[in-house]
Amino acid sequence: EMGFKEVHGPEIESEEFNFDMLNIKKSHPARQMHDTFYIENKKKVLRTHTSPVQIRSMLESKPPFAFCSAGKVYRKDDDATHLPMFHQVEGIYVDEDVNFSNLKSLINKILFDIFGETVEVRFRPSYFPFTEPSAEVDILSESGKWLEILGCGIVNPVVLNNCNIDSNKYNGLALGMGIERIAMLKYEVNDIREFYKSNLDFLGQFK
Ligand code: 2NL
Repeated sequence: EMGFKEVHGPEIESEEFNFDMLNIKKSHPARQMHDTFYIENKKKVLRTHTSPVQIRSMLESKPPFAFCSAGKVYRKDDDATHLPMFHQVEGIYVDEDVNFSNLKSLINKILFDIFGETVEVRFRPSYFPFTEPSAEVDILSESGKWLEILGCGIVNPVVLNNCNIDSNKYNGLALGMGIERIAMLKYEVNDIREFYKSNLDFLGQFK
């Protein structure tokens, strides 16, 4: 609806596209064996986010562009709020004069569409290697608690330069969210594993 082009990419990735191009340093904890699934004698990884899909798309395009990617991602996690495989959706928009107000209005629109226009939204400063500045976004739940719903920021100029985009001329905004997490908040599900148990009593509640 807002002109983001849907893009796709492989689930088996190189460390270069999954980490290096995104300014995630060799020493970053996300790279460790207990957080990332390494395969093929450590030469490849199961992508830990859909960002490498955005990187591949940026390398093939000249700005202005807006991409959206959605798909399976993999991390060595397994408890009531984390799964070793979950789904992420990400958006990135690169143009001249893109700024944080554009990012805020885009995210407000997305969250109003999902949760209704009365939802309370809060931006909190955060850190990601691939965005600067970065923020996490919370929504106010019925019970009065702020719940984290997505991460976002202004694309780090280092990442634009890695993709052969002139960071003196262009800026970008980006956001990423876990789809199961959104569904948990929207439908008040407190164990993410319910989505994959094939329990018809649970699944039957969804239209
Ligand atoms: C989260 C946060 C985020 C991005 C994803 C991104 C992609 C490129 C460049 C810069 Cl190629 N940023 N994506 C940015 C901020 C946050 O995801 O918590 N996801 C589940």
